Amino acid sequence: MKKQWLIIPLILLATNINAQDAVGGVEEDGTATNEIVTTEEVATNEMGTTEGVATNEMVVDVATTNVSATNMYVETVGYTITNGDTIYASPLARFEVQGLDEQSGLQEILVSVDGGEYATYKQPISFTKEGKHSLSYQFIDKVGNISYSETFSIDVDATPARVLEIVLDPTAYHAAGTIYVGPYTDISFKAYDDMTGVAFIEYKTSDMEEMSHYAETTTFAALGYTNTSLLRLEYKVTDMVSNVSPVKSQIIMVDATAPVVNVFAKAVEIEEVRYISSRDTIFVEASDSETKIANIMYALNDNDFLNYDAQIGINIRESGEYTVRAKAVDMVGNESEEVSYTVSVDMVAPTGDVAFVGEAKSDEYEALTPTEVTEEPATEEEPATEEVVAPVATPETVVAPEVPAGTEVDVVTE
Ligand SMILES: [Ca+2]
Ligand SMILES: [Ca+2]
Repeated sequence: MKKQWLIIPLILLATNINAQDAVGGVEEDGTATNEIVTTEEVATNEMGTTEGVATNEMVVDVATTNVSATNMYVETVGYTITNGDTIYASPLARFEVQGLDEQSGLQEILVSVDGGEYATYKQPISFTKEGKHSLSYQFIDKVGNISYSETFSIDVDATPARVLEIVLDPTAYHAAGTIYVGPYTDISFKAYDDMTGVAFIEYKTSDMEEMSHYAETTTFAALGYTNTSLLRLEYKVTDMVSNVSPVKSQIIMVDATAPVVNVFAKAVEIEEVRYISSRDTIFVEASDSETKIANIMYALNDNDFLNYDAQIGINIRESGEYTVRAKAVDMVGNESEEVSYTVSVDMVAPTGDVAFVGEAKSDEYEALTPTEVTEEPATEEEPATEEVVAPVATPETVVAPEVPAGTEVDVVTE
């Protein structure tokens, strides 16, 4: 007597049916070594035990079990994947056992779950607890022949990806629970799944209606945020057997506004020329309405920009006309326009003369009081500073009156 047993768990049947369809799905660049096969229609259940069971099983042949977010390739996933001889399944996967007897006919299928007692198979079997499971089965025909038992193993992945993070480059500026980014900050995601790997990440901003597959690094500007705006970014990750993480969300402020810069000094303006002395400091102030100032820079005339130190300011020790150029960068990298400020450094002290007042009738004369009209000699040293750009003139040249007050001087006649 010759008996043929056809033992075909449906999940394996699906692999064979669709193996050819999968070939075209391989990426040309070779990074996607894995293939996905979807089964639109479940093979007919000859046992007639399916009662509207929506079995939509997919088989993915994975080379490695862990797929990082950087080489994702899958757009949809099912409830199982195979990796070599191992079948990974989500708790939603259902396993059907089919048998065929060509002579007397199949009487019964016996199944044993996780090494338990054999019992009559009635309906597809699923495994809810994470970890290794086994499913053994035997067939009995109508005249009492019993097949050898077969067993296959299933690893159940019931856990969504363990890691899911937004990666912002440059690193965001955090303040008061909000994170601030620039419009050209790079957005990417990091995810990791322990057992079956990450299939795909989806995200949406508050202005997007639906979640979109994350495919590659993008920017807020690319998502339409070129102006300063507040948004919520939502994202989730799906593993290779359809376990979906909870949706995470983050409020993000896109700061697209550059700082405002102002240059000033205690100057005297005469006929549209600003004059300062060599002892006057030029200051730069900058403010940012969204974040903070990260850096202020200044340049004298055509020189290169230097970092501005608010404690020191800008001190020019040589006479002449100077143009200070200044700009500032905020915490998310927005750079202001350049602001220019032109000054004339006046280092020449006034001079004075003495002249008679009234007629020269006596030997008496009045001296114009030179102490009031001449520049005071510097009484204290200028603070030593590294910010001095112009070379320091040899000890400050103050033209002090040669004639102390009260001293007799020669009469000048003109
Ligand atoms: Ca998982
Ligand atoms: Ca700003």
